Amino acid sequence: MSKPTAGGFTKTSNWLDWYEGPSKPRFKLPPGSVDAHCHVFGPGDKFPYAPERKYTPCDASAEQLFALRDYLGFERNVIVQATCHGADNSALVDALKKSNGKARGVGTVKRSVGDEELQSLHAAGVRGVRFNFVKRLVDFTPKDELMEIASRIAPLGWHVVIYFEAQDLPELWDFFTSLPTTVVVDHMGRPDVTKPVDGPEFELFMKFMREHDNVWSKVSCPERLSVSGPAARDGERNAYRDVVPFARKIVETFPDRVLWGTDWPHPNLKDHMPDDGLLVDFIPHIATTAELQKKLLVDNPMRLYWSE
Ligand code: 0GY
Repeated sequence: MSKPTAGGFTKTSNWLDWYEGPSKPRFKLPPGSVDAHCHVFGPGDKFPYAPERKYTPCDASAEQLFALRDYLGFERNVIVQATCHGADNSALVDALKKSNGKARGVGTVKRSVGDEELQSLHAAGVRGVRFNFVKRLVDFTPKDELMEIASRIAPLGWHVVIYFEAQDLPELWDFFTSLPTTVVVDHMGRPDVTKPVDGPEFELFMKFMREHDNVWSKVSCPERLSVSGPAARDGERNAYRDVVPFARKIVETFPDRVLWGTDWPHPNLKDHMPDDGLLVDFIPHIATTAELQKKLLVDNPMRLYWSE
């Protein structure tokens, strides 16, 4: 059944709603695991979608996110401000407050943000800001404005999350490498997984991480990057297998600088909505030992988001 968008909003046409009734993962998450990339949407009657948004989703509330967290076996969430809420972080802050300390946040702020607002976001649990370079999601923000924001949030101990597509990394390189904070890349910089894992495009991303030890990567979103898709093979729950070599290479090369998240409620997917249980079962294919799994799911996110 189609999910609602409250508050008189109309969903973007052909919007895919998040998946009701995901399967139980076979992979048992280590105790204290963190879903380090997920969102809340609205509900639109309480937290209206931003006028400048590029899509209107179905609602996806904090309560629904926390129910998924418990069902899959996570203990905590890092909730990332979605572009459909622009720079109004109220839905995010509300979710953080409802989480009883079990969620931290990544917000979106403008150059005009006041010190008091930054302090109140920090008190609510925000620990980073997101700079988005994906053109279908946001209008361009000048780099000097972003750099000014980065220098404002750095003293708070926050980091910058960047979202971009692989072909744009060369042009963005100088800006990214001059950021004064820890830098967390969403979804491995969106590699084209039909290209070789040791080819020049992905090698540039590896170099970005290798030469800059302040750069971390979320090894998330196989469902967005995969061409082979969700079909299980050989009776195994090994969906999205074309993404495995890319994510595994990052996890094995930089085990202390990787994070993982479901990306629930999966904005803007076009061909299928993933079963979140199947996504959790992707993890042991990319982090193949208990030690790597604990770093990815517990130690790294705890160090970045809950150290104070
Ligand atoms: C993601 C990916 C997407 C959307 C957003 O904030 C957003 O709207 O992040 C996307 O459309 O690729 O990480 O959720």
